[in-house]
Amino acid sequence: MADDLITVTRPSLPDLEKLQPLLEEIWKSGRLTNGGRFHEELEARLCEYLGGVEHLSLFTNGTIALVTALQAMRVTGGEVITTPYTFAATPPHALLWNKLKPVFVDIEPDSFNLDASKIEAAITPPETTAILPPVHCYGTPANIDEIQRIADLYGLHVIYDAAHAFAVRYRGGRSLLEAGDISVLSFHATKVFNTFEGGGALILKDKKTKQRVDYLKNFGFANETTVVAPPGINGKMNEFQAALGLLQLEKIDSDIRARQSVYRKYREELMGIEGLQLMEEPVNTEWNYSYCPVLVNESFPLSRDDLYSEFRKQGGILVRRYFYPLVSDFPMYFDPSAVFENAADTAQRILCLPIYSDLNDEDFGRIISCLREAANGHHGGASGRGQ
Ligand code: T4K
Repeated sequence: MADDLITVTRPSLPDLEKLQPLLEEIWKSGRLTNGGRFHEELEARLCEYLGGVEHLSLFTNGTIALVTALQAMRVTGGEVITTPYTFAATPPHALLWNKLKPVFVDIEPDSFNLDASKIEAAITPPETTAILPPVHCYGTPANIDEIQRIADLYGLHVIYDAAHAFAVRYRGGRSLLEAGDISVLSFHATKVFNTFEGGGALILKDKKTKQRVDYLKNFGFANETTVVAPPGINGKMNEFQAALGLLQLEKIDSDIRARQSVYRKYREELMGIEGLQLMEEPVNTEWNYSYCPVLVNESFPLSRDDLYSEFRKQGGILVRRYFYPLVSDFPMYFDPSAVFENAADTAQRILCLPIYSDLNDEDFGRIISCLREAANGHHGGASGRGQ
């Protein structure tokens, strides 16, 4: 990758010297995986750090964790309510791997989360078995009270895709990960808290479910000779990832503070630019500033796609359109009769600007200059709206 490119995110990594002694320990012990000392320590430390979390099981990545969460809850057939506005790995692919049918429901225009007021109309008992995963999109809490009320009324499981919501607290410091039956975390390189590729975790309600999940992620082995059903998978996190995770945990708070400062600088700059709408920080929430989503409105001289191209062409700035296209538009899920107005509108207007803990002033300045040039009509290739 060219040095002068600015990407939508950059992983935060610990000092290499700090990793060296942990690697030496792994080499010396010969314990590389299957619940070694770093794995056990990271599970314990994450429970402490996340607050209010008692049972956590580490995974090799968020996607396998999600597939396993469905199996752990025995969601094994029928239809599952989910959002069209997310990364493809989440609802639909995990559902398909479990032979479940996704039923998409539109999102709220401001939070970009599943619109709880539209869930009941999509429930068709007895086919509907779960609501999954109401993504806490960009780390903003979903409408968890209403979702839980509906789930209780219809006897449905709720599994939260909390891939964007590491360390998010709400309502006076409570962990968002308490919501639902299970929450799923991703520690991918592009996430606020990363353990390389990949890493992830399930947050579970009780010891019994944790035990079942620990079996399932180890091929279903309960002991040397017994395998529990469903058959399970290899979803284990290895010792290298776990050791790295311990070091990442030491600096996660300062990483989030640095992201917060970048986000607030964007807010100041964008206030002066007509037609760009930065996502509001959610109220009563300690947010993680994992993404910097901006809506490109009609009053901006360029369309979202022209602005996206302009960033690439003029500035070498690789902004991203998370989440475009909608998952419900992928060929395997497409239903021409289904319309998701808010999700479709958001997918056409969303642009995620670069945000990461060591985004420096110079690069930030380049991003803002590119935006200002576009706003003032000084753009290279694009012709502007309606021309
Ligand atoms: N649920 C949700 C809601 C998710 O967003 C995701 C993943 C999942 C579940 C699944 O969790 P995992 O199974 O991944 O644990 C990225 C990530 O690959 C994906 O994990 C993530 N969501 C999604 C939103 O974004 P891409 O296709 O955008 O990745 P890529 O490689 O284009 O990376 C984006 C930019 O990040 C690059 O331009 C440069 C930078 N980058 C990336 C990598 C991989 C780095 O600087 N270093 C790196 O190592 O999907």
